[in-house]
Amino acid sequence: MIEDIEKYLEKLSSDDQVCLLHHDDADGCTSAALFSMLIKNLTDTYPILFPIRGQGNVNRRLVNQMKTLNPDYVFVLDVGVNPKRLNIFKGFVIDHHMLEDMQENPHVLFFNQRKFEKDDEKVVPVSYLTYRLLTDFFPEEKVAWIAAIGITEDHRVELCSEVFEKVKEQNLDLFPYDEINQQNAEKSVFGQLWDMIRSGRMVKKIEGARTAVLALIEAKDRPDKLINGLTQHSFALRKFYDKVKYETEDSLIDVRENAKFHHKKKVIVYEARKSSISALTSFISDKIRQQYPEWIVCVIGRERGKNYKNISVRLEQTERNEDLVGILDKVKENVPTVNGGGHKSAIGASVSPDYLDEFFREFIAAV
Ligand SMILES: [Mn+2]
Repeated sequence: MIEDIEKYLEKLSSDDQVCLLHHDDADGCTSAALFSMLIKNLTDTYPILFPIRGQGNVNRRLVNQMKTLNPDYVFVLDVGVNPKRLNIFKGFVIDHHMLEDMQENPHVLFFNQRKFEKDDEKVVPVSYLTYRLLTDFFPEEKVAWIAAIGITEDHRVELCSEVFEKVKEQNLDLFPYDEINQQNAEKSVFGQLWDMIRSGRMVKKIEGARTAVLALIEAKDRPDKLINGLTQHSFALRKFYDKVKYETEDSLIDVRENAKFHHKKKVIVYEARKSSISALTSFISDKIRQQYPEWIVCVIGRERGKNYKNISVRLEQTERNEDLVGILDKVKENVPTVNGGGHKSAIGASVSPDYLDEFFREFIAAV
């Protein structure tokens, strides 16, 4: 697959204009930064960035906006956009999420490892793929640290350990552990960098995600400058991060006082407080998991209207061996209006408020 993508990219020539759509999470933002460097090296110009929350954002307005730019290529990273929607352009989509029914066409190709890899745990993040593309073309780029952020977010540290080996070679102080595993990555500065990159979208949505990508590009040879906010965009990002950190610390105090601790099954249920920060629910659930690694953590969100409640569930894989997807499937069988899915150790669910109590009764029973 990587060879096919590279063959495609060899067609690019200097002065080609590129629009780059990418997911606004940390895997998507790090992918966009690495791919931007590749496009800059190949065409002499950086692509125009369009961070998006999901494929639903690729609507007529966005397509028209790109049309007026008249790009030579449109590329999509880390979002399963149907190529049909972009077929007035030339380009490709690289994704790693569960496959939906995609209509590939001669204008827009669709790359996803899941077409041939059925084992979820062997599917690599897009940040790993874009890292491979960039360093295959330009081995002199010392950017393993950027890929390592997306890989940490995606829980694929062991699978992509070669990237962390490179980090040790290139910036030893960033990863001071002998053993390369998910837990050490989160404990290292990559846990902090992950939070910094995702704080962009949490505080300033699309603009914040773009700020994160630009900060990564600016600091590509100096990760210390990004961490300390010493470049134009990382200065802004650092402020978003401080805001998120402040709210998180408040919430963690609130957890101790107001969360329900179900001691027998070791399940924490916490109703998040109101916040101006978006996607705080999933962020807080990650933080509670880190503080209570032996517990299964459920956070009920406040950010979406009254029609349904969002619930983020997390567990620490090294401490608990339950499969959250299996547990959620059981809950779905017994409680109406439940939706959602995810990974073994992280799921998002939604349920109508009328069934919230029943949801947790069934959930705890299934644990
Ligand atoms: Mn991703």
